[in-house]
Amino acid sequence: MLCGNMLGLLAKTMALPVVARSGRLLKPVLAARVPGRCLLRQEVLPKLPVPPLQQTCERYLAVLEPIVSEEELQHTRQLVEEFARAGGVGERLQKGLERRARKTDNWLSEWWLQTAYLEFRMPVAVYSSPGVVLPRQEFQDRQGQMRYAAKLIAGVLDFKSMIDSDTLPLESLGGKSLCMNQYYHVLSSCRVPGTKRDSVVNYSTSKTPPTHVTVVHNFQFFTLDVYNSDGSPLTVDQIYMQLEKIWNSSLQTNKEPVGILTSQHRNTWGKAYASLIKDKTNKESVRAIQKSIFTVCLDAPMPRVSDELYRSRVAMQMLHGGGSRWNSGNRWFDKTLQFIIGEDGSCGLIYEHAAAEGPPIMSLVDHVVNYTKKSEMVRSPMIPLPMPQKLRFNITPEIKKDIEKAKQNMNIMVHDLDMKAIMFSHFGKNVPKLHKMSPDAFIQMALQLAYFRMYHICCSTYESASLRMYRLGRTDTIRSTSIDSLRFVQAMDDPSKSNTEKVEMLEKAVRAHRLYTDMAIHGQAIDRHLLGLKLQAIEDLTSMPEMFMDTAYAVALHYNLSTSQVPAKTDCVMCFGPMVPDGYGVCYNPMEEHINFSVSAFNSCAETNANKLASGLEEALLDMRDLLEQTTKAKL
Ligand SMILES: *[C@@H]1O[C@H](CO)[C@@H](O)[C@H](O)[C@H]1NC(C)=O
Ligand SMILES: *[C@@H]1O[C@H](CO)[C@@H](O)[C@H](O)[C@H]1NC(C)=O
Ligand SMILES: *[C@@H]1O[C@H](CO)[C@@H](O)[C@H](O)[C@H]1NC(C)=O
Ligand SMILES: *[C@@H]1O[C@H](CO)[C@@H](O)[C@H](O)[C@H]1NC(C)=O
Ligand SMILES: CC(=O)N[C@H]1CO[C@H](CO)[C@@H](O)[C@@H]1O
Repeated sequence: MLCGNMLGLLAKTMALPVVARSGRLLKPVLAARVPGRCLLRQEVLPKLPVPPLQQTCERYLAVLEPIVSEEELQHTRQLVEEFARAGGVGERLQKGLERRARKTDNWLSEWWLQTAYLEFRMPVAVYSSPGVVLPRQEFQDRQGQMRYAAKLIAGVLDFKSMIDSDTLPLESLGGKSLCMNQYYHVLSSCRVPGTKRDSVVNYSTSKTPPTHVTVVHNFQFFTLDVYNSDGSPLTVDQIYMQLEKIWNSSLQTNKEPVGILTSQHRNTWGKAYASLIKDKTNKESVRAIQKSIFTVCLDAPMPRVSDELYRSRVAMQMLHGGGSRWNSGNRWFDKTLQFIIGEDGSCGLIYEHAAAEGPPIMSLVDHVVNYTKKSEMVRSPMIPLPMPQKLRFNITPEIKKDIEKAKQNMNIMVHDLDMKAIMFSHFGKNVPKLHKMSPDAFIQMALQLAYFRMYHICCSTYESASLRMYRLGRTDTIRSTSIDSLRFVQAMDDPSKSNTEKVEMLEKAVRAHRLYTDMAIHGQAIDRHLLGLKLQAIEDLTSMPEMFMDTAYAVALHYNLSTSQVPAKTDCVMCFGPMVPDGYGVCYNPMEEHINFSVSAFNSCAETNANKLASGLEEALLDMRDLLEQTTKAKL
C-alpha cells in the first residue's frame, strides 16, 4: 500500500520583516486572511513537470537491479519495453498525464491526497500520523503541566498570527522559493471519516474562523476560547487560569473515551461516525472539535520506565497514547494538529498527515518551542473569563459497543508497535561534512549497511523528497537503494577489499544518492510518475498494463525501509510506524554534533526488531567514520 508518510528536505527560511504591505506593523488578529504575499507567490511557482516516459522506464529498471533477481529483471525488461514502445499504451497514458498537467495547477496533488491519504483505510494512528517528541520538560506536577500548556498555546497563536496576516517567512531551497500552501492547512482543520473514503474540512477561510482550541483531559473535551472580544489573544496567565478550570471540572476518570473511536480502521470509524452524529448534541460536539484551531491533550502520567526507555515510551505516547488504560482515549486522531503534554514532563505532538508533511510542522514547532522559552509571562489584569464549555456526548448502547471495539483494537495496535528512539551522540552532520559528503546520503548509507548486515540482502527504501519547489507540491520518493549502495554494503565487510576501495565505493554510493535526491526534488523521480500512469490507465478505463501487475513492481513498492530526514532547530525527533507489516519506519533529525533517531517495527513480524536495527545503525555510522578516518590518515 502506498502511504504518504513524511517529509522533505532541509528548507532554508528567509525571515522577512513582520510588516504588512501597507507598512503598518501587524497586530496578531483574527482578521480573515487576505490573499497576500504567500498566495501571490504561489502563482509564480513552476508547475510540477511530467517526466519523459523513456527516462522513467530506464530509471525504473535501474532501481530494480539491486532488489530483484536477474530472471525477474529480464521478464520486467520485456514488459517495460512493451509498455514504452512507440505508439503503445505508455505513450497514450503519458499524453493523458500531460493533458492533466496543462489543465490543473498540479497534476499529482489531488490524486496523491486521495490515494495516499483519504482512500487509505488503515487507522491513522500508528499507520499514518507522525508524532514528534519534544525535549522532556522539568515540571513534575499539574501546575507545571498547565503552565507549559498555556505557553505552548500562546506560542501556536503567535505562529497563527503570521499565517493570518500572511507574513510567514518564505522558505527556499537552493535559491528557489518553496510552496507555502501546506501552512494554510495545518490549523483549524480536521479529517472526517467516510465509509469508503475520508475528506478533510478546514475552517481557516470560513466567514467566521474559529476562535477556540479544544482541550482534552481525562477523556473529556472542552472548547477554550483563546481570543478576547477585541481580537487580541489571551495572555499565558489567562490561558493558564482557563486550563485550571478545565482541569477542575474533569476530575472524574470514569468517562467513556469517545475519542478512541477515531483510532479505528477508517471504514469502521466511518460507520460509527454516522451513528454518533445522528444525535444533535454529539454532532455539535464533534463539529466543535473539527472546527477548533488545534487540540491540546493534557495526558495522565504514564507508567515510569528507566531513562534509557523513556524516549521510546514518549514516542509511543505520541503515536498512540499507550492504550485504552492510559491516554489513547485522550485524543481526537482525526484532528490535524494535537499537542500532547503529560503530567510527568513528556511533551510532543501528533499530526494527521493528509494536510501536510513534516517541515511545516517542524517550523511551527521551532517557533512554539522558542516562544515557550521566553522568560516569564506578563501578569495581565484578571478580567473574569467565561467557563470553557464542556463538550457533551450522549452514549447510546450502540456507541458504547463501538467504543469497546475501538479499545480492543487500539490495545492490539499498542502491543504490536515496537519503537526505539535513540540519540546518537558520537557525531552529527560535522563528520560527513568534513569528508565532503552529504550528511543525509551518509546516514542513508549507514542505514543500508545496517539492514544488509541483518538480512544479507538489500530492500526497497523510501525516503521522502519535497516537491515544494512546485505549486502545491507534496513529495516524491528518493530510492536510497542503488546498485552503488549495494556494492558498498557488500564491500564494507569483505576482507578482500582494501579500505581505499571501500571508501571509493562509499563515495560513489553517496554520489548516487545525491544525484537521485536532486532528480527527485526537481520532479524527475519515478514513483509518482509511475503512479500517475497507473491512475491514468484507471481513469481512461484502459486495461491495466502488465508492467503494473508484475511481481517486480510489487517488490519495488514494498518498502521494508520507510525513512525520512526531518530536520529541526529544536532538539526533537519525529517518529512514525512502518509502511509495510514486515518493515521499518526510520526518522532522523541530524544536528551538528549528534543525531536523534526513531526506529519502528511491528512485534507481529518475527523478522523485524527495532532495537536491533537501531543498534546496527549506530554501529554502521561508527564503522563508516572509522573507515574514513583510517583511510584519510593512511593517505597523509
Ligand atoms: C479549505 O477547504 C476548502 C474546501 O475543501 C477549500 O476550497 C479551501 O481552499 C480550503 N482553504 C484553505 C485555506 O486551504
Ligand atoms: C481548581 O482547584 C484547586 C484545588 O481545589 C483550587 O485551588 C483552584 O483555585 C481551582 N482553580 C480554579 C480556576 O477554579
Ligand atoms: C529561536 O530563537 C533563537 C535565539 O533567540 C534564534 O536564533 C532562532 O532563529 C529562533 N528560531 C525560530 C524558529 O524562531
Ligand atoms: C522485505 O521485503 C520482501 C518482499 O519484497 C520480503 O520478502 C522480506 O521478507 C521483507 N522483510 C524483511 C524483514 O526483510
Ligand atoms: C527528543 C530527543 O530525543 N532529543 C535528544 C536528541 O539528542 C540529544 C543529544 O544526544 C539529547 O540531549 C536530546 O534529548
